[in-house]
Amino acid sequence: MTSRRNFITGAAGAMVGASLVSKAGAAAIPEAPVQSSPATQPPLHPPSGRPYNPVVTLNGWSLPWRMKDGVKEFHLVAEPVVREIAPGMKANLWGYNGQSPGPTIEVVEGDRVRIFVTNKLPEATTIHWHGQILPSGMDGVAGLVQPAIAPGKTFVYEFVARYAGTFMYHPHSDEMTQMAMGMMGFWVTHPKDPRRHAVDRDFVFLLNAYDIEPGNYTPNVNTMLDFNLWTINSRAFPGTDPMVVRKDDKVRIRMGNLTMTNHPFHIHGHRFEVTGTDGGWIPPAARWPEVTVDIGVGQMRAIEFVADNPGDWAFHCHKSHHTMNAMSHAMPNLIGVDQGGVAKKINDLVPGYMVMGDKGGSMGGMRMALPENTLPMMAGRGPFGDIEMGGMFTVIKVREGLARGDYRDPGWYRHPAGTVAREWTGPVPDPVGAPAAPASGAVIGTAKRGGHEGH
Ligand SMILES: [Cu+2]
Repeated sequence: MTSRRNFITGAAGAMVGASLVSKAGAAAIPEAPVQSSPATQPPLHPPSGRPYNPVVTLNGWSLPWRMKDGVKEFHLVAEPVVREIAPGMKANLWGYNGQSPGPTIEVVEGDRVRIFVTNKLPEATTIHWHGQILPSGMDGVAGLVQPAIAPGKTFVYEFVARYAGTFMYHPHSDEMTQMAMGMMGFWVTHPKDPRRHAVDRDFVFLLNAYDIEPGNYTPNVNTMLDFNLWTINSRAFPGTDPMVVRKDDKVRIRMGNLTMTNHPFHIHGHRFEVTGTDGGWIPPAARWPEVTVDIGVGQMRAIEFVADNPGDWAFHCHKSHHTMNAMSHAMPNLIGVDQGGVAKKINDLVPGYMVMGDKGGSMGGMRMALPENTLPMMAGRGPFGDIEMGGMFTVIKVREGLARGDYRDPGWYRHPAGTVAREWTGPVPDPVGAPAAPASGAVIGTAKRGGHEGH
């Protein structure tokens, strides 16, 4: 045990030295590609190794590798990054190779994988390979199975990706801070036979949450529950890209939850089955139909459906506060309250003061002055007006006539004539009155009926 660990850390230390000294020496460690864009990158078709159908990381990318003596070598660099959460807001996060989350790692069942991890953070870190069945010393728990990777050091992890499936990676060292700062990434192990579990489009993303006060850039890492930015791969709507799908494609969406609460994800216009978890594939006979799947803390879910219904379909967390962006939650419910008089008085003191929410919370149409680097709470413009969403919300765009593998945004859906809800301009009959209420004092529902005594 000890000699093996010393061998690894010793070798890694030598490699860091080499990479600092000369380009020739740096050949010992693969280059670490860096991503500067928060946009969804095209799938990375494997240039070497066994063939597979690559995934598409929503607002993310997959990490290229180097094949060396039959081993897939990756290089992750843990470092501070600036992530655009949506146009108009950037956050100082920690991530890998230029972005948060880090790049998706894609390998094939049976691959031997070697991952170099360089720590450019101001504190020690490790990487835990969530869901992988691997030797204990490769599991990435600081103190328990390896020394933490000190700032400036490079460690190397090596194991065989034994099972095809859906996984993720994240630190197991000062986790609260490092995950609250955005350190995480997706991992997909593809089946050896690409015909197994085959789909036409395979999307992946992680759910994360931040506490960034309006006007600030850096998350509060001590927050336990009261997060105010709910994100898909560190993007909030309208910054989330759409998932573009060809009609009748078989679609898989894999999601992992690294927030501190559960997220019931809901699809519109389709029904899906949950086909896999981070524990493996669910046997077909054990699957059932759903339109919402709850993703618990630390869990992953893969869902599959046939996209047979063209249109623009919302796909979002069903907790309504998770489809809103940051704002104070300490707001009273003002529905039905006439604030006109108050507003006039305040306006005398504060010109431009705005009454909020006396007809409900709708604020999409308001254009309030916001602190710098702050997203509107409910945002996004659609073809019919304001969408009034934020946070964990995106759109699945199902279209006829797309090319295989074309993920470009096709614009808004053109609805066939007569298929859009519209204003009714004909006569509206009076509502039928409800039955008269029973006289006060009347006792309801105590009449004994036969057959219920045993309940
Ligand atoms: Cu949620």
